[in-house]
Amino acid sequence: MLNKMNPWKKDQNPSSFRDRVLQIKNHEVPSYVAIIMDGNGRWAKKRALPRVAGHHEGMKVVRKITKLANELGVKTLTVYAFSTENWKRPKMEVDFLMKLPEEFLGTFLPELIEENVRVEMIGYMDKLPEHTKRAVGKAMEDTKNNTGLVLNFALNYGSRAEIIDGVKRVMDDVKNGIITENELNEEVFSSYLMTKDLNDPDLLIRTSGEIRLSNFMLWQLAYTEFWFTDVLWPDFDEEHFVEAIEAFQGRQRRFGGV
Ligand code: V07
Repeated sequence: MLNKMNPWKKDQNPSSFRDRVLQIKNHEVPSYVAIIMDGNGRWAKKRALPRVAGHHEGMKVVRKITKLANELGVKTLTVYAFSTENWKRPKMEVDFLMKLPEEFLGTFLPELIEENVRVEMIGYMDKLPEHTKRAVGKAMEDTKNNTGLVLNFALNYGSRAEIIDGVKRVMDDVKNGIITENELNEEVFSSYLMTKDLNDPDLLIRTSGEIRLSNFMLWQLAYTEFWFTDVLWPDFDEEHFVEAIEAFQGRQRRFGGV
């Protein structure tokens, strides 16, 4: 326990973390990891700081984990940054959150480009403030030819709304003779979702001790391995991520078979 609180731990004992990274790379690395980054407000409250201080700290963790995921050979990382329900929060908090994409990209986009990361997003982009759309749109444009990790931000995303919109578009296409009812199957329906260009996540991580999905990728997570931790997102570090991947590698996936 004492060790966990010692910020010099990694430098005193550089081999153990690096060894675990090498071990991981010798086994099957989840190609797609999704994260529900919860606990930012609680992290701030514990320190008598405003909630937004937790969000800001959490933003830096996204950068840190992206770098490690890319290094481990993860191909896609989706992070739940803002849900369709989050608009109910106080206006000042929402305004702050909507500036985080710009701050994140203003600070980290050059490094992401350097690391060959491609920035993508899922969610209802049209409802975002103009300044947020501009920043995210530019990052997507600037990284569209990158071939490394896909860093996918779920921003103003909600899974039930996504599914209903998908159903409506299927009905439209049936009405217009583009597909027939018999042609609709799971694979075809997946192509009507915002995640049509992505596979399904292999591993879902949720921080801060809440054991629920909160309207995140309900369809896509059908066969995903779940890993929950009590660690608050701003405290989540490289060792926690390695721990989650190690847990994944210790599991036997069956996809409903035997
Ligand atoms: C947000 C920080 C992480 C913890 C969870 C909530 C707060 C990064 C972004 C972001 C989004 C799009 C993009 C680049 C960066 C972000 C929001 C909140 C709304 F293209 N972190 N982060 N967006 N938090």
